[in-house]
Amino acid sequence: MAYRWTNDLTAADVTPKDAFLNRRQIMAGAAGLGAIGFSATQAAARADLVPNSLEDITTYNNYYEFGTGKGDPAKNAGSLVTSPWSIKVDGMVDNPGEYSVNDLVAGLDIEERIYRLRCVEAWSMVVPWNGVELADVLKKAGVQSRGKYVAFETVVQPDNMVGVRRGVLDFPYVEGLRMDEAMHPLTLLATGIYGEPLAKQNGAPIRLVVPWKYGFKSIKSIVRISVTDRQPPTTWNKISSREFGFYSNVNPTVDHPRWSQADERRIGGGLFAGRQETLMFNGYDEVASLYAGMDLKANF
Ligand SMILES: Nc1nc2c(c(=O)[nH]1)N[C@H]1C(S)=C(S)[C@@H](COP(=O)(O)O)O[C@H]1N2
Ligand SMILES: [Mo]
Repeated sequence: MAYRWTNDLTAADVTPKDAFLNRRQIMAGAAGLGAIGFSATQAAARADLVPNSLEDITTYNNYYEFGTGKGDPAKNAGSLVTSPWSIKVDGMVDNPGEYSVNDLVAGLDIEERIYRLRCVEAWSMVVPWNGVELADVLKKAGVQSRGKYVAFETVVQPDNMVGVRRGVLDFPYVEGLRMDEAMHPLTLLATGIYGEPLAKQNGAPIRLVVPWKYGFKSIKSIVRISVTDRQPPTTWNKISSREFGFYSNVNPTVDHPRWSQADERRIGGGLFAGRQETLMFNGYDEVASLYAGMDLKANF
């Protein structure tokens, strides 16, 4: 793994548009099959994953560094400087260093993953991400056996971030995962959406995506990834630990103190607009085994 860091991040490097277009054709084929064989439930499960438009995904955002309104990031994030960019990988790893985005993902498959995104505020979208498995990046970094958690940090550019200047939160924004969550194949480091580099308001040039957890765990514009033996502090948990747990798995049976989490408002128009049922683990049941024996109501 290279230790130098470069600023030569290009769309061609991190977002395989061809693979994306290919995948769309395969999906179109599958939809065709649905007409002749699949049950209504299977069809609905698939249709539920119809991505939101790029317009929805890039204009309705949470990125408090650029303001607290949903339209603020689209309006204000243009000033974020994403090139050059370096990500510090440190803590309990064999290969610490400062890496460019390209170096971080070098040799890894950039995949397309269409995931539900469920915000703790009870709205949701479906986003077609491009990215690499965090596990593969951590394996390249060489996680040592005493490393039990992974901590993440967002860039702070006060001159370019109106929300930072106003001090709307305690910045840098920080997040964390337990090692088995970080190593889960669903956990992504995203570099693109719809086959294009991430828009700044979505967390360019690289952000975390943990689809079974509330959206605030999916930290944007990452500049530091640290492996540690202690549960790291996380931004919303520091603000209110009774409202925002460290785990924050999507759970329709655990209400937020001020609102229900039983259902959600799907952003955007079309067939799936409006309220829909919230699913345990946001529908990603395969993660349930990570929490075997844990009280999911106490460890929300
Ligand atoms: N650095 C940083 N990361 C962040 C946030 C933020 O305010 N700052 N908001 C979080 C929240 S609450 C959500 S719901 C998602 C929204 O991601 P999106 O705007 O790409 O849909 O980003 C998360 N990551
Ligand atoms: Mo959120």
